[in-house]
Amino acid sequence: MKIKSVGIVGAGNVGVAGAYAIYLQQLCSEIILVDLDKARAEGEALDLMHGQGITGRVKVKAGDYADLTDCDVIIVTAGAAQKPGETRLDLLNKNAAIFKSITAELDQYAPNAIVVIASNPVDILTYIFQELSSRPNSKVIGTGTVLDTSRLKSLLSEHYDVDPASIHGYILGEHGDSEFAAWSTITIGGVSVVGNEVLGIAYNQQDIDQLYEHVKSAAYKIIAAKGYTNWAIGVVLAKLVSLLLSDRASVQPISVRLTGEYGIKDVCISVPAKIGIKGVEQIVELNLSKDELRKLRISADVLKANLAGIDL
Ligand code: 6V0
Repeated sequence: MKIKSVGIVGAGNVGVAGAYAIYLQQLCSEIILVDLDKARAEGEALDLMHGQGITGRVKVKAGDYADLTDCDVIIVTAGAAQKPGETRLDLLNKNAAIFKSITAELDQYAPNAIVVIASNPVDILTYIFQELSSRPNSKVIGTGTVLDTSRLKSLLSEHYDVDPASIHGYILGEHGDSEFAAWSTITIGGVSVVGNEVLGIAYNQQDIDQLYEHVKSAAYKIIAAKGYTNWAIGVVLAKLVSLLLSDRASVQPISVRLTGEYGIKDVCISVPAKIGIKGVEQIVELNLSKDELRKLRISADVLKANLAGIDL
């Protein structure tokens, strides 16, 4: 039987946090780290390997693109990181150039793998990867607003003192400044958060607005404090890998190419989609409120305007 293998291109803060979460959860038999800085990738791989006596057997090694041939899933985190005060879209031109070479290498050595893009601006880089790659768009996924949605669930969980697993709903749109909480979808124990008392806590619009503002400013705040974000995106990457390897048909708010859904096409943006071993299997069309639909379309326009300036 073929062993499950995950490649990670970019063994920086995010790549290593992803590797660590995948390793701890034993989601595959082998993790291969590829980085321009091979010495760093080798150091990180060795460091992780030495925990096997505790965690169990998961090989971790540094390699070249040619070593990714047998990977089922490849995560791409390579690129310049967001600097304090820099927006995700500022990163665009730096990372678009890096992506041209990465796409060519992955198409040559691992044309059948599912590719999960984490580098920012994630929606635009997912689109660029799809444009340049010969693999079907369904096999190129951006992490999108899975992280933002997890941040929202974490804060709602604190506010309502409830397990985040009992909270459902999504942040949608760009993973960035034009994203929005689709409150019509957000429920706790089946009760809609907006307008209702939930678990004995009265609805207060101001509290909810403030909570969402914390989600929106989370990345900026963390970057100002420690220079980068990595642990939460690391567990997001492990979650997506587990879903793509185990075919649980889970619905997640990932960045996918729309082809007319929500009246939007030719852009990658976060909406809920069903994913499995074939990649994206189905896009869910939510019954959004008029205002939410308007926000989704505005977000798509923001991304399209940024895409228009790129020379592929
Ligand atoms: P980092 O620590 O600088 O790591 C990036 C790594 O990429 C470095 O080790 C580089 O050597 C390597 N690299 C650069 N070019 C190449 C190349 N052509 N081939 C192979 N390796 C290369 O950055 P960090 O890990 O902090 O961030 C990585 C990316 O993730 C950035 O674009 C962030 O903005 C993005 N994030 C995305 C998130 C999301 O929700 N999608 C969340 C956090 C960060």
